[in-house]
Amino acid sequence: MRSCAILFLLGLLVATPSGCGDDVDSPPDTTSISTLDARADTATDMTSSDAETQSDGQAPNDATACDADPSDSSFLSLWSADFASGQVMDPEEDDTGDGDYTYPAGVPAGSVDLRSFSLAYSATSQTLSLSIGLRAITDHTRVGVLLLDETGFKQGAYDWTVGGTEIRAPLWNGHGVNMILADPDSMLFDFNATHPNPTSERRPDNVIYVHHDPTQWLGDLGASTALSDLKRLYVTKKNVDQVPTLEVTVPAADVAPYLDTKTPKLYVLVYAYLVIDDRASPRRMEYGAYEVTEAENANSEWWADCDAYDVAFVDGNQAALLTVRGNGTQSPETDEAVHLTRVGEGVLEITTSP
Ligand SMILES: [Ca+2]
Ligand SMILES: [Ca+2]
Ligand SMILES: [Ca+2]
Repeated sequence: MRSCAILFLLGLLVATPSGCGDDVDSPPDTTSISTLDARADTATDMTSSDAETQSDGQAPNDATACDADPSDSSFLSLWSADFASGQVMDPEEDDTGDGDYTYPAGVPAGSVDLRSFSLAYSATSQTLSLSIGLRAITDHTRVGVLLLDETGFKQGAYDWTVGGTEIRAPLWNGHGVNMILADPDSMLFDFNATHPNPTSERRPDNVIYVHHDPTQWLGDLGASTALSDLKRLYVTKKNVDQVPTLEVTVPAADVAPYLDTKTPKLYVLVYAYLVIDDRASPRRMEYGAYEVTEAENANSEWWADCDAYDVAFVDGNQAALLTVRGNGTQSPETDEAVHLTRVGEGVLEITTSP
């Protein structure tokens, strides 16, 4: 069966017509075969929706993918050697945002309490394996993972992360990818991508976002804005040493077009936030994340308050890092926002070269 699958996929590769998205998405060598084969082995029947989102009023386009030169073979170069983060632990019960966040009613304890993280790249299988442990993984659990290349990290400028949490990261457009991970069996899987919330951008789960502004995710033919065109991440939920864990294996060929794999460092951000089903008050799910209000955050009440309850890779005082001292009179684009731009302050640095 396996050799038949490989022959079939070889046939597909030969028969694939040329085009921007194809060139971007399909490496030119045997990488494609192993990647596609792995994908075929792990694929499960996932649902997708057919609505479409436009976050900024611009016409849908594949400009990001097409503007890059797919004829440049270095464009699709993958990391050449194995690397790994090791197991990085996160404190238990620090899922309190700026120190006093509480969960909205009905959300089980620990739903966004990060416990562990690991990332490993295999040059043999050309895949990135991610594993994220939490105190609990429930319908409400969402984890954002941002991978940045060294250039993006060193630019120092900041950009929004996907997920409506008001976290600012180093500018990742063209230098990184952002993933939103969820239990695919969650009753709220894709909730905010499919429910008719006119006030909110829609954010599909278990997808690689390849561009932030305008929002684009990885579709079958490259960067896309159509919810009918989602290349799914096949996330699984497991218990690892009694810790509920989300695991996903990402083909390197899926992310390599969107970040530089030649720089010797990879930078990672991980943040956890909630989704709830509150169709009577859709504004509480703005931009794909539960909007923390005064009921859950007595310290202040401003939309710019961070909506991530827990972040990883904080060596110091997480509550201080996540505190926003805004008074609503200044733009959070300036200095009144949570910035995760420094190693040890919400950012993990991984060495990717031997
Ligand atoms: Ca934690
Ligand atoms: Ca907020
Ligand atoms: Ca933490």
